[in-house]
Amino acid sequence: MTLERTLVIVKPDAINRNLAGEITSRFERKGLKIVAMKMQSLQPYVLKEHYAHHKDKAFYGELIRYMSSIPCILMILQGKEAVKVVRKLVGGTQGREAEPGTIRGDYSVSNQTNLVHASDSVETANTEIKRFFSEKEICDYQKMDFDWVYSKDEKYLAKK
Ligand code: 3AN
Repeated sequence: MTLERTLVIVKPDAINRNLAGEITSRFERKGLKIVAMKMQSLQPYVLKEHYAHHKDKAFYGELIRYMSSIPCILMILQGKEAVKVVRKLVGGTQGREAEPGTIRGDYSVSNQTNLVHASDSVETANTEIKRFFSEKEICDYQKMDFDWVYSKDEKYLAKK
């Protein structure tokens, strides 16, 4: 069975609004496995690299300021097609338009303070995980629910 890993950042607005537990709980209840987690103040130089694809946008400066205003909670989630599964749970970028039932759809009314960052592809996830975590911060452990969150076929047949 091929498992993916993806990076999630619970952003300063989520911390300030006491939504960190609710957000983490949604990922857990879905069946994703937390393999790393920490609270950290993100320095502007790291954020500038992380959001480099937005450097020409008008909101770039404010994005860096807001993301470095208070600490974030960073985690790595693991599961089958974890990148896609997590993006779906998070919802679209614009909070006011995000689908109800998603994290942003339920809790954000903003284009910017939209609570969560989640990697948008497997390739990006690999880069972002390396950006924010060292290898020794990632935990390799067996979790009791594994036999129940995936079927036998999904676990033992390649590419299922
Ligand atoms: P996503 O986080 O959904 O992958 P991106 O990568 O387009 O979206 O944007 C990164 C972050 O930049 C968003 N999470 C949001 O905080 C901010 N952002 C995106 N679009 C806007 C916008 N139009 N105005 C202000 N901030 C924005």
